[in-house]
Amino acid sequence: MDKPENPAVADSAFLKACRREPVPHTPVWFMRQAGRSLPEYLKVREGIPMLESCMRPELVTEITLQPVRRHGVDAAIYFSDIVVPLKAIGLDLDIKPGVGPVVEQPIRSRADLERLRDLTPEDVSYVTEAIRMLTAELGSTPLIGFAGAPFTLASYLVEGGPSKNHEHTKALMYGDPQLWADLLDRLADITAAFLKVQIEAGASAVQLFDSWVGALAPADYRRSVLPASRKVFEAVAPYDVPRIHFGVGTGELLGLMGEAGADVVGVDWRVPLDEAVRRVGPGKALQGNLDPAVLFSTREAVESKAREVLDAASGLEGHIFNLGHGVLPTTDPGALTALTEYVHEQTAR
Ligand code: 1CP
Repeated sequence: MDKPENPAVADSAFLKACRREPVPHTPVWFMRQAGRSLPEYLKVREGIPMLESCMRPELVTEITLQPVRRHGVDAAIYFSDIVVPLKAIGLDLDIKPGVGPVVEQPIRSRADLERLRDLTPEDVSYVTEAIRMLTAELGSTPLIGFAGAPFTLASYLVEGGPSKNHEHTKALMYGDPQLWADLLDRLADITAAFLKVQIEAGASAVQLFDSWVGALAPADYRRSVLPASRKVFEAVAPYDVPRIHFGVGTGELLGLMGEAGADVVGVDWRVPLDEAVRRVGPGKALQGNLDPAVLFSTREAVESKAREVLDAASGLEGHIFNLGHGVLPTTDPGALTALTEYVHEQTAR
């Protein structure tokens, strides 16, 4: 599918690495790079609830640009949240400060499923508007769109909020496999529609966050999750933008997450990248994987741990430097800027 593309964006180190082409330096971006670690973010967000801030295009544009300006990272990630498309189809949910997404009436029965209607571009017109504004401002820096994967979205909907053990989610998955499959299939359609809106508006890559799927064993992933995640990736395949897939604690699932249809597999800090590439197999780039907690240590320690990541990535065809999960809220932003510079300088070719 053709869309107007800025040639400087197509030639960026980030998109080259996604395509496993030679790069001028290893590209860097950080999951959750916008947000609570930045004082300029806290300032513009003051008094505006999280979900409301996601619906204001000027604010979204400013917040998305903040980490690009400050750290000189190689990609921007659209400022939003994984539950935004669910709010947009009318579910009664909120993002509670210090808690996360909370759903008033959890989805646990066949009747509850009826509340999940399809997402249309009109439901999220503020996303289209914000991405058009953003791509105009970003110049040669690519913009990553994102969505939550069906399993991780289902976990919030079924539990009613953040969960450590996902007990209601697993109870449904094992106890009523048909309802579970139908729920994930619906979420796959909503997610695919949401990613398409972002790509049509100008996102150059997309990341599907399956943050909590590491709670599953491989056989359960293959049976109960992979078909829905594959449906999402297949739906956006015709756009030919790189598709990144990431989850936490997914060392045992890396091969299957690649099989679901990703071009780039995100890896957390528990598996070194030279081992991750064996698990993922050929033909895919890797993204990761510095432990975000390392940033609380000394500069020497950060550089030595970053060096380990780069060494483990030295044999890869495509590597995008990132953390193994999101930036922790109390991270010193200066440590992120210094880390970006370090990776650029160490990998300059
Ligand atoms: O990098 C950026 O630009 C930040 C944008 C962003 C992203 C990529 C936000 C803003 N949320 C997300 C994705 C997201 N949201 C994920 C996937 C990434 C990950 O694993 O970290 C998940 C699981 C959520 C759900 C969520 N939303 C949580 C986690 C709750 C839990 O289960 O532990 C929380 C705390 C939120 C709220 C939220 N989303 C984003 C921000 C800045 C906040 C904090 C709330 C606020 O500032 O009021």
